[in-house]
Amino acid sequence: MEHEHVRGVDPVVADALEDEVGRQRDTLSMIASENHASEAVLEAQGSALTNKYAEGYPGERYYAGCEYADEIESLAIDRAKELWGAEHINVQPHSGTQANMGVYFAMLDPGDRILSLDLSHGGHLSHGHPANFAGKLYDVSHYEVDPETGYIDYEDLRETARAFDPDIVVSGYSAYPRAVDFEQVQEAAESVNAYHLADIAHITGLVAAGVHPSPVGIADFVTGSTHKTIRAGRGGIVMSSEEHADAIDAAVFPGSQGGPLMHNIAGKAVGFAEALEPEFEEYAARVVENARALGEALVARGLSLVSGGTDTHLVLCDLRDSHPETAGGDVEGALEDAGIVLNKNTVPGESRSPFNPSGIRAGTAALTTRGFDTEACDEVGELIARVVDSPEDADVRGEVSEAVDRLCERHPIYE
Ligand code: DSN
Repeated sequence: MEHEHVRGVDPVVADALEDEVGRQRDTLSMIASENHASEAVLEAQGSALTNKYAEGYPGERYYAGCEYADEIESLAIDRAKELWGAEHINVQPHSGTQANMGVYFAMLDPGDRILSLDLSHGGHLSHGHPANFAGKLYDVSHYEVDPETGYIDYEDLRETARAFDPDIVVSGYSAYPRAVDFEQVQEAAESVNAYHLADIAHITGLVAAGVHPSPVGIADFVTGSTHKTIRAGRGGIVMSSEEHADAIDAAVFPGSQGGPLMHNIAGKAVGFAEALEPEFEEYAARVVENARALGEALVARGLSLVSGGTDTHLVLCDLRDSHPETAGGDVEGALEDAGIVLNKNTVPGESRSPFNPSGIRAGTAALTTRGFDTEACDEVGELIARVVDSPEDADVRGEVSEAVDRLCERHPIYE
């Protein structure tokens, strides 16, 4: 991947950009929220639409010169409707968090109540963490996963909803490996006359491909990000029924954003076109098979997974049983040194600091994009387990790094 124009102006940035491509090419990207977008998506995101202001929506802009912006945004919307089947889709949110902000701003007043999964149990900052705008603006309470099984305890969710009387119940998670039962969350929300927001940021691609149940038609609002399992341009989306379309659109622009990032919307349109191809369903199914293979490999080598396994693209490993003296941050660093890039993560019932918690989270979306199969993911599981067993052993890290090099060579990306 060349950056010749950048190099002519700024060789330092050009070197860093090329080094980043090299880093992605030569290491295993296993941060569960990441993927490798196609060169077509990257080209669209790097296009001249970077220059265009297009406040408003297709056909109703506040600026002139928006005919191509209109064409591209309309395509992104139509393709998104085909992928997820929602009546109304807004493709302008700059991120998944901005998408959630759009729903909150449309339906809630400051001080209203949000019920969501606790962050350390797999939730997300924008579901009401005190450090996030959602935690500052709204009154937030949390439900949790069952400490024994690691699965969401829907009975507890119903009881917490009855006690807290929320205005909105949030489902959809950042570090929850199991399939979500959106019907049960909807039932809990309806029982207290609350809205239901399903944030499918992580699993947008799995839902579009039909390998995870869809909340569309069940939840009142569905938000997502567009660069994770769906592998399109970077950003967010909000889906709703026609009934809430105007409120959502007004809450995204002008309610919480100014000019849309039209270059990212072009990347969304291109990525959505790719996801509409039949191969995408096979890709998404392989992502889940690979995550299962990875999880089984880790368990076979003595590690514990929250909920014992996965139905999605991610596994969450709780180190407390198998390696009580080892923290997730230390493992993250040792693995990065060996060429495996994943993230430390809090686990349900966390007792350590979030800066060096008790778990690690790993996803298979990016590995699957570069062609990994279950056998390769089994090998990756073995490599991870070796480093977890001996994070301070430089010889082990060296051997693992050589194995990672071989895997990367067999599965090229961005050639
Ligand atoms: N930061 C993302 C994640 O890793 O889950 C979500 O926004």
